[in-house]
Amino acid sequence: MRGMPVDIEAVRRDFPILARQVHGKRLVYLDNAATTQKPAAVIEALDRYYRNYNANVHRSVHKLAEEATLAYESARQEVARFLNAARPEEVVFTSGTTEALNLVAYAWGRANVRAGDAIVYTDIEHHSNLVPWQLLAEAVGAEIRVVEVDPEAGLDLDRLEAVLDERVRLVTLPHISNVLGLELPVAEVARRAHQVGAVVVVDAAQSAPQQPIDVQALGCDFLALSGHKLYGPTGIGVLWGRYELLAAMPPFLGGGEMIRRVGLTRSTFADPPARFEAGTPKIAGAIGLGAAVEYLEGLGMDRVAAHDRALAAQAHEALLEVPGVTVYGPPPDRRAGLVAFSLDDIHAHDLASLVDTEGVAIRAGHHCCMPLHDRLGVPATARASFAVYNGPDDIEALVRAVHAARKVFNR
Ligand code: C6P
Repeated sequence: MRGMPVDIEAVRRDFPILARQVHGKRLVYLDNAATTQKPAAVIEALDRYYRNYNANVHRSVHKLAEEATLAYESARQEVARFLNAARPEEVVFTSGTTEALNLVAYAWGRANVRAGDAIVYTDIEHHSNLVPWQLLAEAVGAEIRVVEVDPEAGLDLDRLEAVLDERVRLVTLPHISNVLGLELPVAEVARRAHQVGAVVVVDAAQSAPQQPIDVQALGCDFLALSGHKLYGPTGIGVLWGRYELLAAMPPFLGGGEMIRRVGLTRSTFADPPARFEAGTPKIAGAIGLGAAVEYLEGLGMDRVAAHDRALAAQAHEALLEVPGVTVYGPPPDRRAGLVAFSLDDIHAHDLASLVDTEGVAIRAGHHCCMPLHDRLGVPATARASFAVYNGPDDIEALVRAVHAARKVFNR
């Protein structure tokens, strides 16, 4: 597989799961937007922690606790570097993108959004970047303003301008849509939102695994991501926030280690990030995420981006040649690393089940984006999403499997 930005054969050897078969066929894993597979470096980092230095962090003074704390805080530094954060204290470990977004909606939102204020988001959001804001708006009596995004052309900044005024306290958007494979112009949005004094929250669940993220260049205020989509473990994610904003926010969850001083009727709170990491944190998860980030940096995020995009473009073009296929989202040359599609009136779940019998794992459904599917006029789509271990042979397998599915349905 020459000519690809990433050495696919070498990378595949790093992922033990790729050695297994599914229904007697080579595993072709194209459900990476749901969760990625894990390199041995991540699995071994978890194994090392549990075998050699499993202990709670920031509490005890014994050797194991010291080693665990050091590894946990080193992971925070790795992630801060990965995102080009100004300082490691801007990285809060959460359970994932969903918790990170809820943290902002709850802690920042309830302290800063009042009745009559407005919250702006797009109509292509994942439910985890819709529901927390709806709950916030309902709790405080805020207005929700929705910016329509053209599935092919993208976000028209004039449409954004049309809803921005001094009542807008917050603008949030996905960096890359998990259905359309469309990238939104975060830096431009942030510039315009800041002109009216709004803070900008970025859902980077899909972009962080696919391209370099520089929070300072993006100019946003908060950014959320999930470790399990970034070749790391489940149960770990990140909320990055500008330090001044985090420092001014009340806590999200209350409990151990997020405090400065606890009295029987009142407490004061630790500085960020501890303020937002109540209770025993996700120690193994953070260490695993640190290893994942190191692995990706070894490959080079520019190369990862070029690789995923090249595959998605190839898949888009190849699927369009299958009679009856509709592909959703931007054209191949502007597409990030995933392709959602449908085949005639065949339900996406039936299509995905048939494709699975050929060893090809894709996702089907509304992908937690019901409003977007309403907009597309389909209840569900099938979606192939790409990662560093995928190659053109995987696209050939997908297209063969879709052709085979057509035959089953007599198309
Ligand atoms: N999308 C998908 O198959 P969590 O579940 O917290 O790790 O991530 C939530 C999330 C938020 N935003 C976007 C853009 C996402 O794509 C996701 C997760 C998965 O598309 C599971 S629904």
